Amino acid sequence: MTYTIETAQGIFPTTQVANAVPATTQAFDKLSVDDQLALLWFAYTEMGVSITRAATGAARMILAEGLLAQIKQMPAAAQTQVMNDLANRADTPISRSYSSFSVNTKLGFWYELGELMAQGIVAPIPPGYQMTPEASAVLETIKKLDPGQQITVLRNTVVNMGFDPALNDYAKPEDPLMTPTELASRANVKIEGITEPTVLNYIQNMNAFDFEAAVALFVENGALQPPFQKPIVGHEAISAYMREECQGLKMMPQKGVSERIEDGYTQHKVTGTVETPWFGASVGMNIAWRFLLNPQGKIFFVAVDLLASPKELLNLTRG
Ligand code: 45D
Repeated sequence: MTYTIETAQGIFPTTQVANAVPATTQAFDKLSVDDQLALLWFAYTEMGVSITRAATGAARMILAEGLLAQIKQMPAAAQTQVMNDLANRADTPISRSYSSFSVNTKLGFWYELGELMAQGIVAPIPPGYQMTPEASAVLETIKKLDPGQQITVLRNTVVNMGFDPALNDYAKPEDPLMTPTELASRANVKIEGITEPTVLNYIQNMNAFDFEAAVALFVENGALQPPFQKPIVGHEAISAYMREECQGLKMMPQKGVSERIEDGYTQHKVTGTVETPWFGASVGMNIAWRFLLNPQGKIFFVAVDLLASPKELLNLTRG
């Protein structure tokens, strides 16, 4: 058989993913804009995990600083209007600028705005604001999710704001690149149950932020499928994606299973945790990598799944 991206998506079919994340994101999307902003405020301030300030990175914040300075000077009602426009995806100059930011700049922008709201420099959520029962129900759902799922929901809401969230074509100003860790200082990767060098090298390169080397492990038209997203196909697109989304991630694979399948292809499932620079060691996301390698040991496809529960870390059945 020849593999297609579609057939590859079906490897290790018993993997249980965190469907609560897209479901909650959809429920959030249906709320009024006032409810959305209030809910995010309560979720963010009551969640009990805090953002690492260093993660906002001065260099990538230059674009956001301009908008923040502009917002600081506005009267309170206009500040509230800006936030409403962002959540409403209204066509305004500020919403358009926001759309052109990288994911990390969007997160940094809201982080700063949250601080300014807490300090009373930017209009807060009106004290005593009563959310509708629908919004309260979504907030309760979020509070019950595990921390990795909570921060994924928060991130989705921020990514979906602005005039044109679909402007995600990576033809935007790029985040400054981190310098890859020197070869000599890269720790050897060990994963219980895995000896396949491509899988071990993938993790090692990603943890060293050596995206060029990581992408070189894929076949030219290979694909990477992030959680709840469509596959990203081809070296160029995968590189651009990694530069935007993978800087500062810490991948900690724990166990895996490998199997030879048809025509010399092999499939490998690895489970473990990933930390984002925003939350560091305080939030470990439970994830699985599902790799399909061609007979030459190149990555034809890899899916990254956010797992339904920590119990799924032990699910290494081949299905
Ligand atoms: O509206 O191997 C206020 C891939 C109120 C690549 C607010 C990967 C009003 C390949 C509170 C101010 C990337 C797929 C808002 C692996 C308001 C690969 C502010 C996986 C919005 C392993 C809200 C990587 C704020 C993974 C400040 C799984 C919200 C990475 C901030 C996951 C939210 C990373 C933040 C995640 C969320 C990061 C900072 C989920 C960050 C989440």
